[in-house]
Parts: sequence; structure tokens; C-alpha cells
Amino acid sequence: MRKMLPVISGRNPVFLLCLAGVCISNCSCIESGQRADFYVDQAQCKALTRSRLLVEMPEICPTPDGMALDSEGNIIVACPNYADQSQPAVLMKIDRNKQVRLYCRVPTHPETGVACPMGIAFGPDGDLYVCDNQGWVEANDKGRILRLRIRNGQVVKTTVVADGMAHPNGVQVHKGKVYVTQSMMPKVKTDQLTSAVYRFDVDDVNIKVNNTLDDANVLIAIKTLNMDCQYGLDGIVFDSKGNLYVGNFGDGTIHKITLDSQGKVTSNRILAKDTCMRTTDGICVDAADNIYVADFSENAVCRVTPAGDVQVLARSGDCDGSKGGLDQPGEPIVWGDKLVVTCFDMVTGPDKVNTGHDEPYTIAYIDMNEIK
Ligand SMILES: [Ca+2]
Ligand SMILES: [Ca+2]
Repeated sequence: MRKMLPVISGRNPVFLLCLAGVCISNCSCIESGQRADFYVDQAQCKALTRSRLLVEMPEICPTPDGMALDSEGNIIVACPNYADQSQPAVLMKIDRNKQVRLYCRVPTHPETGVACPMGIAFGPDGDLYVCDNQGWVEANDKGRILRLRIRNGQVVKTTVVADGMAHPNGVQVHKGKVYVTQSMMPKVKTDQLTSAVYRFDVDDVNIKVNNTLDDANVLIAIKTLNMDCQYGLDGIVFDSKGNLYVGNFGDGTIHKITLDSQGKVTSNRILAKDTCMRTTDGICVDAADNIYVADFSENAVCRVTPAGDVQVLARSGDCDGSKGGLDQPGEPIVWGDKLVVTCFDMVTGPDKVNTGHDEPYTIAYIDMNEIK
């Protein structure tokens, strides 16, 4: 029997506020850190165009999140269903005709009885790597990296790559390695939140993660300086040259990380930070190495050029998504001439444009011809 997780409201309020990325205290922020008043009124940030509706998702996908393209060019969407834990976590498929159907159910955790798929990425053999973020609703160390072999709508083989993770969120597969962001590492007792990128081998099995900086799989750890939004590394992508980029959600920054031929980190710097980009959730890259950023809190999508310049591409006010608005954008992906954006539509708080979870559950897009 499935064990139900509690609904997201009303439990563990401090943690939930932290998850929501809203003010957790009226602290005085350190000089070098981000703070709410760094950002300008978004009305001053002119968007290049507007988003449109791609598809409405069925009720089994109330909180669409991570995406990946399969070998046929279909979009696979992860649906952790935080907004309705009575729904089983699923992966959905959107084909080129914009038909939406169930791709597969995600294997549940043996203890919690649920699965919480967020970031997803295909590996070299077509297996799908899934961040199962068990700790998103309520803090725990039960998060997993799953490797799923999916055939004809069924998971025919499940491998637990890593287990015991506090908050796995984004994933990319690159040159035989699986790179994962852990957005929160509460065991690491630093004044500002520490988060990290973990790296596993594509063939790793049952790696036990302890969520400290002593973990052998930690590639790099970064603090989130914005004390108004203590939520760390989130979106993750590689460019065509093999540079690694991660978004530090609370700081609204994009870090550029370079690696040598042995995979060792050789540099880490902030590529982009802008008064018009408040939060950096999911990110993706185009053929010219522009990075697209879901600005979760601002209902906006931004573009970061390889030089680090930031443009707001589209932005929406508080909305339900029915007219194609950005209803709390979670992750973008380039799909032909469209920039497709999931609308997470879940989290509320004083720094969030979104004021409520609402039907319909939507995926929006931006016409890339309009943002050239
Ligand atoms: Ca909605
Ligand atoms: Ca909404």
C-alpha cells in the first residue's frame, strides 16, 4: 500500500519556507552576498517576447519539472507530483504532434512508497538517469539517483546509482559520468547554505551518499550567499566545449566551471548575475552555447550569452498558465525552434510571483524566432 506523504503546506514550516526560497529571517546580509534589494523592479526589465501554451498536462502531472529529449526527439517530462501526492510519480511523453501520453511510472522508494523525479537525463545507452528527490516535501536523506531501462512504457530494469541523498535536483550525463546537483546539504554546518555537484560513473551501483563534504563523489561545493533565499545549486548543463554550468538558485547566478582532461576542476567563476534575474532554476543550452534559465521566482525565462550578458526573454504575472503564461517556470529545453518550459506552479511566498497552484497544469514555449 502506498504511504502518503503529507501535503506541502502546514508541515515543518521553517524547512518549507527554505524550500520555497522565501525570507527565512530578516537578517542583515553580508556585503558580498545577494539580497532582495539587489534586484530591480521587474517592470524595468523589458522582455523580448511572450510565452505561449505548448500543452496542458493531464491530472497525473500537476507539477511538471525536469525534461529530456529521447532518441526520437520526443520530450520526456518528469512529474514528481508534489502538488498531489495521491498521484503516482510518472514520466510523460510529448511527441512532435504535441500529443501527451504516459511514458512510464517511476519506481517508488521502498520506505516512503513514493517517487519524486525531478531532473532527468539520458545516458549513452539510452537508459534514463533520474533524480528522485525524496527530501523535497519533507527533509530526509532518502534521495536517490535511479537508472531506468524503459521499454514500451515499462521500466524493465531499475538500478540505484546512488542512495541516501539529501536533495538531488538536476542531472546531466557527460563523457561516461553522471553529474548531479544537490541543492541543500543541511548536514554541512556553514553560516550560509552549502550545496554541491556530485559526480558518479554511469555504471555506479548503490553508492552511499552521506551528504557531507567528505563524500568521495563531491566534485565541487558552493555556498549560497543570499540569506533571503537559502537554496543552492539547481540547474546543470554542459556546453559544446565541455564546460559545466550550474545555477545557484538563491543567488540568481550562473557558475561556469572548467574541467581538465582528467575531470578535475580547474576553475569556477560566476558567469552571470543580473538585476533582472532573481533565481536560477533549470537551465539548458542551445547550439551556440547560449544558456536559458528558468527564473522560478519571477515567472520569467532569461538567456545568458557565452559572454555572460543576461536578457529577459519572457515574463508573466501571476497566472494559471491557461493562456500560455509562465506559471512558475521550472526548466527550459530547446525543441526545434521552440524553447519549451515546464510550469511547476507550486511554491508560493512573498518573493514569488506565483500565488497559488491552479489548473490547468501547463507547459509553455517561447518561439525562438522571436528572440534572435
Ligand atoms: Ca497552473
Ligand atoms: Ca499558478
